[in-house]
Formats: sequence, structure tokens, C-alpha cells
Amino acid sequence: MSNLSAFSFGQRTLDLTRPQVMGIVNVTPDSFSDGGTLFELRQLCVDMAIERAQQMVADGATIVDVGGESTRPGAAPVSLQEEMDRVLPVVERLNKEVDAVISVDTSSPELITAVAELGAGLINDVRALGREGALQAAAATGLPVCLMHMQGSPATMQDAPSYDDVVEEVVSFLSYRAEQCVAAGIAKDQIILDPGFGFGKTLEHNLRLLNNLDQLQALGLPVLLGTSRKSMIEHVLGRPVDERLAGGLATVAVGVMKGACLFRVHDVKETVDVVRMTEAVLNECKV
Ligand code: YH5
Repeated sequence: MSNLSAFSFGQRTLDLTRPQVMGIVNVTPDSFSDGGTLFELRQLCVDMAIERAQQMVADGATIVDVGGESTRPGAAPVSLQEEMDRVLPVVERLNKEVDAVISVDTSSPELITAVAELGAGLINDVRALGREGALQAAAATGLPVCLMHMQGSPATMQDAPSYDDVVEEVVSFLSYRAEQCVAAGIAKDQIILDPGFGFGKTLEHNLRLLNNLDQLQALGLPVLLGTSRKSMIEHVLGRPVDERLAGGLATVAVGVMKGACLFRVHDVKETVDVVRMTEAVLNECKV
């Protein structure tokens, strides 16, 4: 069993006996198309990311997750150089200007090594350190890792997801990857697991995974939940992406009740309220 009461993220420590909120800071500037030189555009993007992260921390996030690669279904791949150019300046400034654990959403061994030197506290990989050299790079940093389950690759994962038993397959995959991490020199109490909502899963798979989260908890490692604004909410409620807050918050309440301890979300303030209210009920006291 991991020591959840003092989980170490580089220089910082968080109490994982209580749910922690991780704010999503995207650094994928595809949405800007008009005006400015590339340099100015990048600077603007860094400024916006820092500002957003500061607001999230003020709202109660204890971790900020920085990602420069879009892994949404069908998203265009990003070169290593582009990912580095997007992420490194943000991590460097976050480390100086923001009081939170810096998590970096990446699968690239080169980026893993580089962000560790700039003060990152967590390596969050949707490919569970499956890329050539990623496992060794992560182990060499001494940082904790979040291993996520995905069936297939982002380009094709939603084409026809299929499992005999999704819960069993996700639990055995993550358990196997955790063992490989330990074999590579990552301490068992530095591993976080994530079922990977929306990554090669139909609505039924996502709902089964959330409702049976206790089977993943049974491995004794902290569990991270990433459902924020995802299409599983659209598939139940029929809501476009900007109207999925309430649906996402419902999944957070369920996650807290089922013992997940990390919540990766866009809407930090609302999520912190739901986490605290759910905890108050479970503990029968204000927290
Ligand atoms: C995750 O679950 N997800 S990137 C599609 C959406 C909304 C959001 C509109 N990185 C996870 O956030 N890391 C991503 O529909 C992650 N767990 C972990 N550990 C995808 C994303 C998103 C995709």
C-alpha cells in the first residue's frame, strides 16, 4: 500500500488521503490564427497559460497539468521540437511563479528529461511510458508517474473500441505497466493509475469503468480521474463541450465516493466545491 498521506512530487508533497484537484493547462495554440509573429504568438500563449494556472491555484488546484500535444480523437500529431517549444517555457515560468505541483502531459523521453530539470513534479503519460525510452527517462528523473490506459492510438482509438471485459483489461494492463515501472527503478509508491476515460472506449466502457473504480483501487495505488468535458458526458446528456460542466461534476462526486484521489479538470473552482461537499458528507463533517 502506498503512503497516501505524504505523496512526494519532486520538491513538493501532497496529502493523497484527501482528493486533490489538477487543473488542465493546454498549450496547444492551434486556435490562434490571426496577427502577430510566431514569437509574439508563443509569448502570448505562455502568458495566458501562466495566468490560467495562477487562477486555478487560487481556486484550489494543487497540481497543474501542462500539455503541448493534443490527444483528442483524430488530432494532428505534433513534432518533438514543437512540443518542446510549447511546453518548456511554460514549465520554466510555472516553477518560478506558481505554487503548485507541475505535472507534464507527455509521452516523449526527451521532454520528460527536460521538464524534470525545470522543476516538474509529475510525469503524466497517456501512453503509460510505452514509447521507446520513456520508461527509462522517467525512472532517471526520480519523479512520480501517472500511467493511463488507452486502447489503440489517438488517431484511431474511437473507431471501434472493443473489450471482453473492459474493467478486467484496464486493471491488468495498469498492473502490468506498474510492475514494469518498478522493474525499471520507479518506486511503487511513486505510481498513479488512470483508467483513461475516452481513450479507446465507448460510452458503455466509460460508465462501467467509473462504476467499478473500486477494482482499480484494489491495486492499492492512487487513482486519477479525467472525465472533464469529455464526450461521455455528451453521449449521456447531449451537451456540446461548453455545456458539460454539471455532467462532469457528477462524475467527480462519484469518483470521490469511490476513492479516486486526483481529478484532472478544466473547471477547478466548481470541482473543488463538489469535492469538498462530497467529502463533508462522507466524513460527516466540514473539511
Ligand atoms: C486523462 O484522462 N486526458 S488529454 C477530449 C475532450 C475533452 C478533454 C471535448 N490527458 C487525460 O483532456 N491525462 C488527456 O472532449 C490526460 N488522464 C490523464 N492522466 C484529453 C482531454 C480531453 C479530450
